[in-house]
Amino acid sequence: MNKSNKTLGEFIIENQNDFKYSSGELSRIFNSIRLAAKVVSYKVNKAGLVDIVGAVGEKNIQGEDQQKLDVYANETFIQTLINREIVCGIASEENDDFITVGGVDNDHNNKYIVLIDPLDGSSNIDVNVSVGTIFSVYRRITPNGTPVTLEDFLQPGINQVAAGYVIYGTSTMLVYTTGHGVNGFTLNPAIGTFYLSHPNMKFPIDGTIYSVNEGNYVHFPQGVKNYIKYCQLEEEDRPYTSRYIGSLVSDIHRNMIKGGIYLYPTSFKASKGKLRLLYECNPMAFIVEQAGGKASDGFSRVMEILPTALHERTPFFCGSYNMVEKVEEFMHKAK
Ligand code: AHM
Ligand code: MG
Repeated sequence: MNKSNKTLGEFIIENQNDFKYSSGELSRIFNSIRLAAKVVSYKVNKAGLVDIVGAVGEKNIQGEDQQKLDVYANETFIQTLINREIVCGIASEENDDFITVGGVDNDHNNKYIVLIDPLDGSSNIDVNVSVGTIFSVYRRITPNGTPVTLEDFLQPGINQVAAGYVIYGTSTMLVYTTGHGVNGFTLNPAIGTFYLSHPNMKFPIDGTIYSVNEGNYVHFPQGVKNYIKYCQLEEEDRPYTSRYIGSLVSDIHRNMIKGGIYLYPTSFKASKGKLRLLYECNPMAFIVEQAGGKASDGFSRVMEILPTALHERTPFFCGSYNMVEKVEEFMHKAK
């Protein structure tokens, strides 16, 4: 079959054996995420038409205004997973605590937990800029038959069995990995089907794009300041191009296709950076590494960090392998 005709559903079935512990559960999780992504995509595309844009008046755990679509996306992904009784626990960037899912007969026998950032970059919604969903799947580590505990969620990124993102952009795409490379699927909204459009995605080893909120420059660590100056020098293939959407999924998706680096360092204002290790950095790191790129906290591999809290943050440098190596070099020198 022509690969451009292959649907996500067909691809999931064909590649079931890639899953280490193949029992169909992981495929069913993907099917749920695929369904929820379509529902959210429909809603995001209508955001300018209906009265859904704007803060709902609540603040999330990080103290930020929640947009209505955040709430909608959060409920949609969580309910879709809960209704199918295929996971034993869910943690969301939008919720203070994790959710325990009892499963069939409340027997707590499901194996997987899902961590999700249901609508990342939501401050971009009311200006019609792309947003995304980020998800991550782990096997529980506490014994089956008992309710999940915090320990199940505080696993290092290297334990991920799957991760992915959905980008609600000029088209809606779902990109994911199960540790066997990265594949991207584009939604045909007319018939509600995702098609394999980007098979075996590869992060270019080098790139010429750097993505960082340069407005925070004065607050950055010296190593990052030096790296930014290096990007701007007129030498070899530099100065690089600066591109920053302020929507993690979009910035990394673009850089994965064109080659580039995304940086969210610490600053005087945010001593651990802004991005959340469990909901944003680990899943993106898994995808980026699977595509041949690199993800670091400036000094070491993000996926090896041992989490200590659900909403923990970390500085994040991720993208083309050689570019991330370079920024680490600058960080070490300025230490
Ligand atoms: P959010 O989870 O509250 O949406 O914040 C995460 C977003 C990322 O998508 C983006 O890369 C970053 O925050 C932008 O932050 P800033 O506006 O500080 O540059
Ligand atoms: Mg987020």
